[in-house]
Amino acid sequence: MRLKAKAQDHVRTVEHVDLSNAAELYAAIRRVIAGETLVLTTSLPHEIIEAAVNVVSSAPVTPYAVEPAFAFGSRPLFETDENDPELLSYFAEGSAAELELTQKMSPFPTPSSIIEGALGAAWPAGVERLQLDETERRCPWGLVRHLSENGELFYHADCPDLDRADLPPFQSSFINLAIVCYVRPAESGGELQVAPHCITNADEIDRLRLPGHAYALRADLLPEPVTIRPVPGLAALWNARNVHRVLKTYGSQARTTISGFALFRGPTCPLSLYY
Ligand SMILES: O=C(O)CCC(=O)C(=O)O
Repeated sequence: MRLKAKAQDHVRTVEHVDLSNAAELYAAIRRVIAGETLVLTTSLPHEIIEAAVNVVSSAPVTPYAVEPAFAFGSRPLFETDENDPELLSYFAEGSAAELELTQKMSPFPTPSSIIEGALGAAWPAGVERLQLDETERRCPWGLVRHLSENGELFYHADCPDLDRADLPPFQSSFINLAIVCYVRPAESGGELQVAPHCITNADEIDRLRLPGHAYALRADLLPEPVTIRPVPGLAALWNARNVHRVLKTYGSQARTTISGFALFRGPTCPLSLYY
């Protein structure tokens, strides 16, 4: 069953999908990939989120190693040397953190593993963990992130393939889907906002960039966004090229999420998960 939570117009919609309905999830993801500014939301079982809340506060927090997703240090993620110490610690810390979260949540599955399973069931070619190089290493999935009081993320887009002429063009076969599961909201604030504006090239990032800021884009040049209020167990999925931000959080309770990305490389390829 699909519940239309909010539908303002064709390019600015939020739709709720049932994670266990593979056909519905597939159809909805295809619409995001086709270029609709559509934020999908879904709900995870309460008992999973209750179990997660108890462990995430003590869960290891890996550095957001590939944030923004299109840059790793000063180099693009896909071009780092396979023995780069930062890349090695990204894999080591990320894998250890994922294992620890899995063990601490046992016998419950982690929120990220539930989403991974649902994507795998919905997507015809299944899912895989993104492989960054020729080694056997696979990316971790399910980044625990705490935004503490007054924390916020300015408008940005996560586009790993900007300016890469060797990759297929936008909207044909390389879309980065952002996926965030809300485990514990802040006392107030901390809303996700996704604007109906898609970044398609690096010049646009330069045009919109907030002067002097590493990643932030100017809100005053962007169209009105949709707003998603985090509640425990809610998960959101959208095209990470659509500019998005997290509004400031208030209160002493940190806003905690488990998140990651899924790369669409073509309809017959698995969705590649990473963070
Ligand atoms: O936590 C959220 O709601 C969004 C996170 C985000 O913007 C990102 O990871 O790029």
